[in-house]
Amino acid sequence: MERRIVHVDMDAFFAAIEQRDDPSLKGKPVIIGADPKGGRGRGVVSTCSYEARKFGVRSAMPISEAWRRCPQGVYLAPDFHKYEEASGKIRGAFLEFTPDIEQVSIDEAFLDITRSAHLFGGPLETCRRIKARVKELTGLTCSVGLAPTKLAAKIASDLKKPDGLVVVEAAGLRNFLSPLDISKIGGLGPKTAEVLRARGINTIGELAAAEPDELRGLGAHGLELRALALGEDPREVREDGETKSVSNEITFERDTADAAEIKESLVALADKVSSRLREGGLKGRTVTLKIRLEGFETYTRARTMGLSTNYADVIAKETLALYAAFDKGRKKVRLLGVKVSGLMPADEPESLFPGEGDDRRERAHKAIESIREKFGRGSIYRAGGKKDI
Ligand code: TTP
Ligand code: MG
Repeated sequence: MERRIVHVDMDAFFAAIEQRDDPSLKGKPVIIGADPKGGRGRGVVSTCSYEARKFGVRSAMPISEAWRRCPQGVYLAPDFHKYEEASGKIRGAFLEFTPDIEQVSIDEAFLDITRSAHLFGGPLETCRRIKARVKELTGLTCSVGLAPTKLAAKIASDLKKPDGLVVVEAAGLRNFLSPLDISKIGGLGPKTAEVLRARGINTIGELAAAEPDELRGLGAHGLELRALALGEDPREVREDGETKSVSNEITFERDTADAAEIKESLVALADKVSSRLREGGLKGRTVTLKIRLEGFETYTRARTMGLSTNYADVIAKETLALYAAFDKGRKKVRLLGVKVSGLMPADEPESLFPGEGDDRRERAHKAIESIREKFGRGSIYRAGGKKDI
């Protein structure tokens, strides 16, 4: 049976939520991210409304550059609590159409509707209804791609943003992919793209037609990419929990080499990630440290633990160990981030024997959480992490 895979991606997600909740922001360039501080701010843009994109503002751009391009914009700090709530509602909408959902990020998911589409009037009608239901439950628009593979569905959802719906039939799959730039293939990084372009391969069609010899140096990866270009993408929609990772990062006011400030920030970041995991009823096995040095050079270092955790002290210990093993030379640090991935429900047992001290940890975390609930997050800090993040 022809597979029917849907990719849904919310439009300007954080910004659209802010515009929904404050109608005076509708039609305006809204930029969500770090405080711009009149152009001297040092963080980055999370996202921005389509009105702001006309000024060239983009996700991940330094906020100072956004300010230069669009000083008249409305700049807002992100409110993750609100965004996570909307994300939950969207998932609720999807569940009305299929249980086969793979949440890729807070605002993006794959749905396999192969077996359920007939219940809703066929694949195209199902997509229309998904869009309508998302709108009804959240007041937000999304863009949808319907295709026989994940790769094509993802590309399709991006083509007619915002509020788009693009359908790719199996018979038209090769023709759909062929003219597109190779960078549209998720997982094909800038380095691989550079190698391919140097060999005159710029479109997915050219990649599909490449001789294996032209893909040398790319190893098995090269042949996999060529298979994708040929429309061969057997990847399934894998139901794997609602969130893939939880992360937080900070950009320092000034680049810093101050060991105490760095340590304090890492502990505070670990604490924040721990809180968000626990709020979401999650724990995870892999801790990733992100370090951006002066000049924007960015590195990540990760470690996977034997057992999952959501405890702040455990995440902090792993993070500090990763930082200690990182050689930043004489450079100063611009940004630090902590991420926990490899998530599972917090109450899922992994071992018959709880980790040493886990009872005590659980009690300590609960005590801190109840104090924070009553008196606010800043009312209590973890030792070594006295910092507001
Ligand atoms: P995206 O889906 O990449 O962006 P978007 O939904 O804002 O806009 P589009 O219409 O192009 O899909 O990301 C979803 C949310 O994730 C986004 O609203 C904010 C957040 N985000 C960041 O915080 N930092 C980033 O660098 C990116 C790309 C996204
Ligand atoms: Mg989006």
